Amino acid sequence: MIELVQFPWSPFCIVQRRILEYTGLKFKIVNVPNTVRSLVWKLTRGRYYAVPIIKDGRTVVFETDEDSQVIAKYLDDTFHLGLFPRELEGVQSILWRGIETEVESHGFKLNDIYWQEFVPRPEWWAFVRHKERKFGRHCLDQWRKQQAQLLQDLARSLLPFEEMLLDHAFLLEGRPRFVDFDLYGMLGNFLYSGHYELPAAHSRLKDWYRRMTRIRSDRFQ
Ligand SMILES: N[C@@H](CCC(=O)N[C@@H](CS)C(=O)NCC(=O)O)C(=O)O
Repeated sequence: MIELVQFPWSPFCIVQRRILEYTGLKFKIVNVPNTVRSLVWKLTRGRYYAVPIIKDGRTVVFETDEDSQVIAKYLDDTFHLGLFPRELEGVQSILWRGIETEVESHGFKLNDIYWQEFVPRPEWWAFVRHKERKFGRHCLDQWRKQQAQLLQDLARSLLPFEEMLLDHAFLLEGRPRFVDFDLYGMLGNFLYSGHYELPAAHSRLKDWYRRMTRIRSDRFQ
């Protein structure tokens, strides 16, 4: 059985978790602490420390660079999910770069504002240290102060995706492709704390999000 090594609020882990759920097959979730990556390091034989990774029997799959999508392509090949059709290759690559930079950068800050509610207390110091080393001293407090602006920025970054849903049920067509799962993961991270809803003005996106939460691949076979 495939194992997904993750932590629950990670945007990139939510992408792969939803793809695995979409297959309708059983898989195992192995949660690691956000601040401890020894299992990832061990499984990848010292080649990777980020999450997600997946383990499929003796095969361990992980990303090779920021835009590689190795895991999603592995799952797509293994389960014939049709997430990366040839004719959409370039379009999807452009889109996922936007999704994983602009949408993600607003969404994770908004979720991190509530970090004390979901990071276990023994990990607080390491979580704050990790964030501050990457984003500067008191970044979490700054994001709290910028919350209203970040919400506006997020809503603005989502407008093109709302527009993409004008004529079909998923972003590119009448069935979900990789970018649907990618956006779903970024938004799943934004919504994780339970303090937010998707912007009211983006009603198509709200319906799409509900659809994406339940959709299974057997509908498209
Ligand atoms: N492009 C990678 C990004 C993975 C990533 O950035 N994961 C974060 C967690 S959301 C991570 O583990 N970062 C390294 C760290 O926290 O030390 C993917 O799609 O999986």
